[in-house]
Amino acid sequence: MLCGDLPALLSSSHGLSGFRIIIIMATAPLQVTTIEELSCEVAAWVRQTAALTQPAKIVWCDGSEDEFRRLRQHLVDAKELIPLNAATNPDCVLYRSAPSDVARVEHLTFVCTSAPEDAGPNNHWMEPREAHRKMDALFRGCMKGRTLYVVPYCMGPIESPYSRCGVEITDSPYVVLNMKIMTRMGRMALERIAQDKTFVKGLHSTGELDPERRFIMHFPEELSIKSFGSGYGGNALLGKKCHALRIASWQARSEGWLAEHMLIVGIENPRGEVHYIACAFPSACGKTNLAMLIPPASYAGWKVWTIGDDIAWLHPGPDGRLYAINPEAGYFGVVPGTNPQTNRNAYETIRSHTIFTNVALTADNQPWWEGLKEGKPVIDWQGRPYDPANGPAAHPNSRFTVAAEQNPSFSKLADAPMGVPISALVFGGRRRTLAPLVMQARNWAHGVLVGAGVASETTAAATGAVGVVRRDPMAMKPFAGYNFADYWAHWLEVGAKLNAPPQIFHVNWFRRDAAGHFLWPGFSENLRVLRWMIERCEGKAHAVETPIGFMPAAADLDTSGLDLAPKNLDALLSVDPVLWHQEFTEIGTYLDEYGARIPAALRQELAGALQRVSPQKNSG
Ligand code: SAT
Ligand code: MN
Repeated sequence: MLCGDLPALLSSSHGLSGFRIIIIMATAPLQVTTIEELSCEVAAWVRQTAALTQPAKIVWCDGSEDEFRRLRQHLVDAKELIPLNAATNPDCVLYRSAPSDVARVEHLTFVCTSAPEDAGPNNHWMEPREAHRKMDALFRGCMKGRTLYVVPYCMGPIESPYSRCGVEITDSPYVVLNMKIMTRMGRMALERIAQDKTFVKGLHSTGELDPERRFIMHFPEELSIKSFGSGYGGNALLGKKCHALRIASWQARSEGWLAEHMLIVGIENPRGEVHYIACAFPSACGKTNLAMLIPPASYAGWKVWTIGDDIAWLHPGPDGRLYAINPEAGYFGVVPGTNPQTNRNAYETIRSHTIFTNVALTADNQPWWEGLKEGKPVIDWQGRPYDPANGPAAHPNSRFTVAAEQNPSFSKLADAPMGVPISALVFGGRRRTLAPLVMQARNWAHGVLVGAGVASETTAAATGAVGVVRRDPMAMKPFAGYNFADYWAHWLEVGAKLNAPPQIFHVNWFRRDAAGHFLWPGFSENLRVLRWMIERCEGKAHAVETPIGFMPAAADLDTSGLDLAPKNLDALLSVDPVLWHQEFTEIGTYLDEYGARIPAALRQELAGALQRVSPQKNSG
């Protein structure tokens, strides 16, 4: 295919390298060979962006291993990456971000829709033209003396009909390296874009890393993203939260599917039967750990298969079940706490070929973080001699970036074009009190209320206070690209299309006693809870009906061999109607923020939930 605007492209007067001259023969078919020639739409956008940002050089990324190694070496030579101990951590590097740029910035993240109501009270909103003006002023000339990298990527298996492509233009080589690990990046993605004729445009510059000149803007109506002033994770790797959640959730709504902040994991029982479940927990609440869970010693014959650790795209399948793909190809996981006891798979996964961000170093250049049993930190995450008076050695939101294939529990079906069928959806958060270890929603609509009512303590994954309980519906508070009221309506509609919808559950691994100790051991032992859920899905496990949903009686949960005091198990499975009445009342007040757009069915579910825990009902 000949680009419509090829002559304009050829006569481009920016003096930029990267556009190769093509000899156009009048009759012979054009031989398109270079990556720049694959999509005229992308080429035109690159040209336009280069005119605005004025880079010294343009590099189109082909996604090859060779390109990755060259770029990584270039950053090592420039002292922007530190190679780690080659004997203990082969092919691993450390990156230190600016100390003021260590997490997502929700207060600087905007959804720019024509009508503010479409973004909803759950998002910061800016009028699109104003947002473009503001961002373009920041981008003008920002790449002078820098290289502009063109990063075509595909979210999802390259041949899946459910996958969606994008192109990130960035001046951060660190972002390029991360995108290579986290997505299917390079030439194959561009070939798919040329076929699809559509892609999400993501423009990113680290700018001066000035927190006062930092914005992450989303334009779902135009399928575009502009991010300036941060080089960190979800602010800068635009395929991840910006595209695969905020923009994708918008697209999913109009196309009849769901883009969710969920891990996807397969649980295989000793009979070889595998159930796939998708779980939505807020950032830094153990999604990666659950996705890579190692069965406890007493669970011989059980296996766990990881499909994804952060994002799920869920589609109703032709058989009336819900199918999930993981749009990502790698993990950008929280490092602190990772050790052979908590998550041996993650620990093994990140021993080689890993980019560490903001961890500490030992005397012999091994990465170190809090929770690691061996080694001692000598240099902290900011590159200073380690001094406990300065706080933790590794930043609490320090991260690893690693290819999913390195995970010992990586599922072959992670690349399945049609995804895996989902038996259960699980919501959860970090709650010291109130929420029991596990409960099952009465049906899909009740499950939507359970998801909408999720609340969790904030973590270091976003800037701001840590440990404050806030509403985080479906763990999507920072990531839904449109009005939550419409989002819940969409959830209800998707459920109505399924003949065999997944069962919906809520879990809380983080319940504490009055002294602040965790009541449940968590990690591997969570399989005991997943087992009950799966056996509920199979119609086998027993449950009691409580005012908030179905729950296991103490005897229904396998706690054999666990050092768990009966009173702790009782506390984990207790439901206090008075506290729940208060909780549902607060959920009602929260839903009121969304006004008349709240679907009537959700209001009805809430009314039912309130009534089931009402004092009259419980005294009667
Ligand atoms: O920074 S990221 O958004 O990529 C990680 C997270 O907060 O979940
Ligand atoms: Mn996440």
